[in-house]
This record gives sequence, C-alpha cells and structure tokens, in this order.
Amino acid sequence: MNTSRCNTCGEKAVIFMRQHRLPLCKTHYLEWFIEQSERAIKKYGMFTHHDKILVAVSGGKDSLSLWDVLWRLGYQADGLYINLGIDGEDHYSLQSKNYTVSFAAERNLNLHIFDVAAETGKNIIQLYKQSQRRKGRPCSVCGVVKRHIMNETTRNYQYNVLATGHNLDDEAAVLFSNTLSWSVEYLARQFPVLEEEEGFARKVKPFCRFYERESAAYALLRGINYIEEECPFSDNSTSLYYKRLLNQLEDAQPGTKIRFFSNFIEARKKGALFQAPESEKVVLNPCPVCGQPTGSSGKCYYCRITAPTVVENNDDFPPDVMSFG
Ligand code: Q46
Ligand code: ZN
Ligand code: ZN
Repeated sequence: MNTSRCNTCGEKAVIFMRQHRLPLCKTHYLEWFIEQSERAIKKYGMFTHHDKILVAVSGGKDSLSLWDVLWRLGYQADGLYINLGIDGEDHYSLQSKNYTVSFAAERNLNLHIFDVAAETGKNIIQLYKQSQRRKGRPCSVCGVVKRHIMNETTRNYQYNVLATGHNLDDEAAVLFSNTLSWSVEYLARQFPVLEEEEGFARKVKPFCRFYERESAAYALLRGINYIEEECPFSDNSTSLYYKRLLNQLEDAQPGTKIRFFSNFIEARKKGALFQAPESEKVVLNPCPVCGQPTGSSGKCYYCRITAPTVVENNDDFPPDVMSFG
C-alpha cells in the first residue's frame, strides 16, 4: 500500500491513519472528518437538526473543531466559554478566550461567556485555595465548577443537549483510569451519550472516536486558530501519564486505543457490563441554593466552594475521574 498517496484521489497524502490504513489528501481528509462526525452523531442518536445544542468551548483544537463541524453540518450550535481566570505567564485564560471570541465572530455564531471571578468573586485558583484542597492541582475544584456552569447554562437557556470536544485519547485515558481502579460506578456512566436525568442536562461527545492527532489535523488543515498551550495545571497530571502509556501501546499495535474504547462501548450497549448495583447508586437531592442535583444532603459542592466561607467537609468531594471535566 502506498501510504503517501490519497486513498481516494491519488494526490499527495497529508495524513496517514495507521489504525484505518488510510492515507488522505487535505480535501479528502476534511471531508472524511466531517462524514465521520456525522456518522457518530447518528450512530449514537446524539441530536438532530431540530435540537438546540450548546458546545462547551475552551479555545483548544478539539472544542473549536467540534463547533466548526457542527456549524458546517448546519446544526443549531451555540458556544459556552468559561473564563477560569488562569492567567500565569502565558495568560492562558485570556488567550483562550480571545481565540474563542474570534472564532465565533468570524462565523457569526452565538457565544455565552461565563466569567468565574465576576460571578463568584474569585477565580479558580482562589476558589481552590479556599476549598481546603490546597495540596496538588486545582483540577478537582475546576472540574466541579465547570460541570456546574455547563449544566446550569444548558438548562437555563433551554438547550436540548450539551456537546463537549472529548476525543478518543481523553476517553481511553478515563477508561484506563477507571478500569485500573475498577470504579464500577464511573464505568457504568462512560458512554458517548449521557441521557438527561434528575436535573442533569443531556451530554454528548461527538468526537469520542477521533484520535487527538486527527482533531489537531482537522483544526490545522481547516485553518482554525486555537490555543496550542495546554492549561498550566495539566502538566504531570495522571491523565497525561495514562495518555502517554496508551500512546506507547498504540505505537506498538496500531488501533489499540480505538479497540479498547469501542469494544467497551459495544459491550456497554449490550447492557452486560458494569451495572452499578442499586445499593451503590447515589441518591440525589436538589441543592437548597442553586437547585442543581447533589449527592450531599445539604448544599452542593459548587455552592459550598463559591460561598465566601471555607468549606468544612470534603467527604463527598467528586473525584477527578468523571468523564465530563
Ligand atoms: S482547565 Fe481546570 Fe483542566 Fe486546568 S485547572 Fe485542571 S481541570 S488542567 S481540563
Ligand atoms: Zn484525495
Ligand atoms: Zn448548589
């Protein structure tokens, strides 16, 4: 097989996807990427052209590519950018916001901007310091805050569904982590679609079958300007470590990641795998402050960490391993 020539037209290939044994030129890669996105949306019944979709956008390649693809496919997709206020040397939040705002303006798309510091009085680092979880990185607090805001915005503005740009590398790393610890409750919830339930909006991940390099190639070839730097706190994270391990396996055996994830999803679809026992299911109550569902008997964790006083109890702190972070 000539891997340097496009499989469709014979022109010079710009990408070779080893797991599919598929070389493609720029034109046919962009077409292939959009077709595959549409296929995943239909395969899992994610949404239709009648639905109002909210895309969580971070300014990175995955979420902006997702928004671009949905826009090109004619879906009604608005964006939500959450300004976390992470402004170290690289001005990460400022830069990522600028990329997102320019992207939306160029395409005349609607963008909601939620500014954490303006809304709660503190940026994500300050909320983290106040939360008593001062060791390590602010990611667990950040995950709670982002999930809360995404859910609230989806519901308050009556979007039918929240779409996130998680790719196969993200999903495989989460699956790997949850499998290593046999976190049955989280394994039972990992799927490309999470249906609406008890105050939680419907969530979908249309890019869950794309390798990270595929969404990066799409953004690059499409000419999307995105923030290339990762959040400064993502360095040395466990998820990055698992991604590196999975990449080593993938190098040795192309297709490992897609098989690992797809075979799990197929088994989940048959309903045979990882049903969390009824006795272990978390009972959810509405938070007395914001009304969102919480496993706690009082205020939800978001309301406690965004309150001006220090959090007293971290017993029900959600772990990092949840799919939507
Ligand atoms: S934004 Fe937030 Fe991530 Fe940065 S602080 Fe951690 S969780 S790494 S996706
Ligand atoms: Zn071609
Ligand atoms: Zn609350």
